[in-house]
Amino acid sequence: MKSHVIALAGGVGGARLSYGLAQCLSADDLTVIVNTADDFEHLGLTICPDLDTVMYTLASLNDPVQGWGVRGDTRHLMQALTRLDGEDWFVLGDQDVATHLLRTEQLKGHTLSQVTTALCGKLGIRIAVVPMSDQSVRTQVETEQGRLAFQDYFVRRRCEPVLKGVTFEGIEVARPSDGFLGALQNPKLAAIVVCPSNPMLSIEPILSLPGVRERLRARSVPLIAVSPFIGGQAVKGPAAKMFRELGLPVTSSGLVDYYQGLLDAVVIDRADEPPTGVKVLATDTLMRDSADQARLAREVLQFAQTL
Ligand code: FO1
Repeated sequence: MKSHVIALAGGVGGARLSYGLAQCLSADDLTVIVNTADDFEHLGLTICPDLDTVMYTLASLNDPVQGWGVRGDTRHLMQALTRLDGEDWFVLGDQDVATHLLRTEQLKGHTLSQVTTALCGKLGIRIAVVPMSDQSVRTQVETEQGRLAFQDYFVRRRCEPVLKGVTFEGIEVARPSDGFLGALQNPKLAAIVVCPSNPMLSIEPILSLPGVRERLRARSVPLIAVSPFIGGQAVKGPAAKMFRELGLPVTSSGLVDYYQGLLDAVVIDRADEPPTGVKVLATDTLMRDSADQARLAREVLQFAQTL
């Protein structure tokens, strides 16, 4: 029986639905492909925010309020950095730094996929968490204030500069990771779920890797997106602002159009107008807690079986 599910994920929304999917599926039956285009080098460390958010969430270590970072983490390192007039605009919690230190060290002799598998193993995560690529891809944001590196735009400038476009440096020469390609070729593959992550920042880099869109178009399993929008707003983050600044409607129809015919189906919130041209499941898409995450994941999986 076909039972394997691929989830395409970015940060908080992707991590939350992935946690729910992990509650519904056996560990062998879920691969989470994670955006790495938000990654950057900072204070000598390689930081992979979306991988970390997915890992911490799956390990139930995540900070539930801010979404990223480790629950209950302290900030002694940041206080010391501020005292020394170091760069303190990107908050690195004390426990979180251990992840960045180990990853940076291990990347000297291993791929990001290998390092991620090792970190997940230490955190007791049994499902496959796979970086979209082992090569460096870095999002650059074109704004009315010029071209900005992603975390400069997102964290330092709080997404305030008006957006003109997004590009992914290195994407042409990057390859989907072996784990990603292997999951797409898994004979047990039953469905591909696009998590409610930022379509432009988190999902677009995964789809833009050479050959990925072609492989997805040639798939024989349903591809379902869970909308990150509810009532004209993004549940978290700047997706709605970004869509508006590029003149795109912040609706489920806008989301379906954004994915350019790739989707078979979309899961939208009951508050929203259903789009045309794809199958639709309307439900409560807000994930307030782990019970919501498991409930939404179960509904998505049951919906996938009807497609
Ligand atoms: N997001 C913030 O808004 N401010 C921060 O200071 C910040 C620090 C941070 C540290 C580690 C990490 O893994 C993530 C962190 N994030 C922070 C989140 C992250 O930069 C973004 O949410 C993602 O890149 C977007 O998905």
